[in-house]
Amino acid sequence: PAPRTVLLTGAAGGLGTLMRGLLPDYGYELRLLDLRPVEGEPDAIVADLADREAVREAVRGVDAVIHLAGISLEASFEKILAANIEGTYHLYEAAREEGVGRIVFASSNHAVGYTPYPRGDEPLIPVGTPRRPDTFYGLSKCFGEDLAQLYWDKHGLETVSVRIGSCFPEPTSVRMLSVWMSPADGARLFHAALTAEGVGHTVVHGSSDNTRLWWDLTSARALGYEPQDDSEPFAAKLVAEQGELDPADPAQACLGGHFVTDPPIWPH
Ligand code: NAI
Ligand code: 15L
Repeated sequence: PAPRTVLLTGAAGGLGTLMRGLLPDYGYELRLLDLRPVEGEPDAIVADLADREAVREAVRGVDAVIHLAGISLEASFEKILAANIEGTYHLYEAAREEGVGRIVFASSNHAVGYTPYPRGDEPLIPVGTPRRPDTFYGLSKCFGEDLAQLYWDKHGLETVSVRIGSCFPEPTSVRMLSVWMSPADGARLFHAALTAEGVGHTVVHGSSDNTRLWWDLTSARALGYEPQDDSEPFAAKLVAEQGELDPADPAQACLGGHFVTDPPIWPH
């Protein structure tokens, strides 16, 4: 049967807030969790993914999880380790122990951020492109995808890993024109990821059907995802302000944009 009750982790964040607004229209009953209180949601669970007992309690009785919680940008390895690596492990262990059948994991384009984007007629980036994390953050998303594969192979716990491009109300850079996922398409993709049958562990690219698309949406469409949006109406203004991307500039040459050239963040 299609999942009905869904735990949404990271519910106070940007994407969590967008999805809290959109997913109930698909008939889901959302249980919310975040480190921070969720505005206007007094019943939301306020817990750290480090708290294994709280995470186990949070997954108890739900049909599926959309796992958005974690650090969403580059940070020190120690912080990424706690929130994204250990935190995601705690969530998977809790789901296994409580018999939850499926997780939708918010992976990121930064798992493959060093991949050059296609020039001219080059083919779109396939979902099987080698991992090329551009940050400790991207590395934690590689870990999450591998954890998902392990829990499918070993425990039969299904995951759709969505390598999200940029999901914001509007694209705000020329790069984003290629990787933008409109919030409405995001909800469509999460719904498809929750309801498609027999996903095992499937990796998909998460974006709208942008005119300037860099990556292949075949595995996402195979879930039943039919994107309806395209960033192109935002292009003229952004290109006028910022110019076209310059592939000779290392910060503009790869899928991950400036993440590939930003210096690492060390502990302090
Ligand atoms: P965000 O930073 O706005 O939200 C993340 C939320 O996770 C925050 O509310 C934070 O309090 C919570 N959180 C952090 N550490 C936690 C912990 N230890 N325990 C419990 N909650 C914790 O990020 P955003 O943009 O909403 O992204 C959501 C997810 O999607 C993240 O995993 C991010 O890596 C991923 N993603 C988002 C993209 C986007 O375009 N928004 C692109 C690619 C991936
Ligand atoms: C991400 O993974 C981040 O979580 C998000 O804040 C954006 O930076 C996005 O990638 C992007 O690449 O635009």
